[in-house]
Amino acid sequence: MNVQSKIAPTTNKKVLAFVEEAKELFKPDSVYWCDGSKEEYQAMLKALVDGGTAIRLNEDKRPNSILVRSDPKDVARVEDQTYICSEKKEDAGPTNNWADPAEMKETLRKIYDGAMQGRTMYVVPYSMGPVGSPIAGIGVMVTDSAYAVANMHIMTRVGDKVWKALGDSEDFVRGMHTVGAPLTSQTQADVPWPCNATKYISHFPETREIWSYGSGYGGNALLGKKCHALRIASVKARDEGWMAEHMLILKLTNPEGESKFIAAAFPSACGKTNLAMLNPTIKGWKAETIGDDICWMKFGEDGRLYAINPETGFFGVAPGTSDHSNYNAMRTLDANCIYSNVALTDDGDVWWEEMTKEPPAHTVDWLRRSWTPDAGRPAAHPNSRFTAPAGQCPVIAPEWEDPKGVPIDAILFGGRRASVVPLVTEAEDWKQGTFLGSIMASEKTAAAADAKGDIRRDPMAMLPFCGYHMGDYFAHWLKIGEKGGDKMPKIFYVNWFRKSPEGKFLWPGFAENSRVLKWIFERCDGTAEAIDTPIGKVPAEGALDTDGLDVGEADLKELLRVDTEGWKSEIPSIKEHYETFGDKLPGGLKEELGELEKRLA
Ligand code: TSX
Ligand code: MN
Repeated sequence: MNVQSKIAPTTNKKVLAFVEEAKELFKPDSVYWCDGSKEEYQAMLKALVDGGTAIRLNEDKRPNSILVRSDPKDVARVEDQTYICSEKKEDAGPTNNWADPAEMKETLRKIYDGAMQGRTMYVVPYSMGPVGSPIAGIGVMVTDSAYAVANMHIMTRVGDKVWKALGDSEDFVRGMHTVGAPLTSQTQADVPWPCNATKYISHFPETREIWSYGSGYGGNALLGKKCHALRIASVKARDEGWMAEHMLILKLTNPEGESKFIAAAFPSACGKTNLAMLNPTIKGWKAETIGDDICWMKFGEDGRLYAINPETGFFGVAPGTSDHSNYNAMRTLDANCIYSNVALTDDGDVWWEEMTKEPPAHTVDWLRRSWTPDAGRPAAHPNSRFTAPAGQCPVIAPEWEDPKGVPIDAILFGGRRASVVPLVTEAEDWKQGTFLGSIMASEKTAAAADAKGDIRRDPMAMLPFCGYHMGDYFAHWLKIGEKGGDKMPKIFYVNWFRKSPEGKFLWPGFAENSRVLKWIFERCDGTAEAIDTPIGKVPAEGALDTDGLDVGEADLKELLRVDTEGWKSEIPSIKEHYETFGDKLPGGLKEELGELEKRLA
């Protein structure tokens, strides 16, 4: 990299001390303070291309876009090596790896020592959320990865404006990231994707620090996303009385021009990004995107919850994304994107499984090998990604960068369930909604899912992303609900994946989910009919708009049926799940479980 060290663009003493500490530890050849400019982004792309990490895609097909192939051993988040280093082990809880903060720092200081020799240390000031928004938060990240810097440019707001917003404040998250591959001699050639077999993704929630080592990929390296905006932010949110959630945000507008804002949490492989960008099939209704992954909510002066998308890009799973599953994502990907571990076509474009009805006759796969459709292996890695600027989404909502956020009307929880869970259920109140979120579950693998597939519970889709004890997290949800009272969003549980006994999906899903969103919208207004069931309210007969929908009466009935026996037989699994959290499980949730049991009996 041929960029010059620059003079520090901030006088913030904490920042200067942090960068100095990082410099002494990592011993980089040079330090570069990122300014967030377009020129800087282009310089990062050039460095990646010149260094053999990336190739430029065909300028006519994918303008200003690159393809990066990672080391095959560095392709996903490493949950085994992800740590919450709180002073007390109890504060990390039973579902996080815990390490003593002092011991973890000692371990990491040893491998951090000299880890950036021969490399540039980039200092990246970024804001999660509109710069200066009362809901936003600032981070300062040091990294030796130009790939990480380029991705941070797309995913967050990087630049000198962040130093201005930060001023002398100490309220910023400190992130240290190295790929752990120093170039120790002048003659040592770099590899296309430097990384280390040893990996640590360590969080110090009490001091708002992230120390990441050994990986250059995704959530391991783009510290603004899961590390900051979820793990650290969830702790900050608990301390300060707000919410940092793993949710998409969408705006739904009815034919009369009235809008509502919906946040939704799903575990992986449920099509969260697809829902965030859906094109409704029902006449006159419009859906627009605010965000596809993370949602920060704070109380406004009117007592309602206001949400921002802290990100500025989509870091989405490529395979499965197509004009059918997500037309708006495909258009977002037309230009100015970073592709990671997808296949390269012979005409210099990208391809991944299911992108087109017919696969290309030949590609170079993500492992740089020649690939044909009969290869018997995928051309793109299953966790291959696009990094795309959110502003390019054709249905991005005009409010998506509003610093005051958008008022949330409804929160959706969902999972992939072949049986038991109806298409949509409305919780009676916030407390029951929190209960439904706390037991949400998905079948273990999409491919192996059958009518009674093994399920994995992933409360609020936060299990891998909560920076503290999940029992305390549930308590925080209940506390926020008490604070917000009747101004809180309504909570719904949805399931697009219910199957017939023959294993056929009963619901067409995708754009047709707009019919469910319409019912939810009208429930918020109090205009749609619902009937009470032991698990909550479901649409009354005729309340779900099925105009022009090709689903039979019997299938519709089955989709909305509350399977009392199925729910009863699930109670032991819920109890077992709840035992995980020991005496940190709030009494309020035990009450909900008890009441559900009574209603089912
Ligand atoms: O993303 C999905 N959504 C949400 C869309 C807004 N997927 C893709 C899988 C998750 C990554 C879905 N798959 C959805 C869905 O609502 N539903 C299904 C299941 C399904 C798959 C294929 C069909 C129908 C349902 N095919 C036909 O009906 C022809
Ligand atoms: Mn996510």
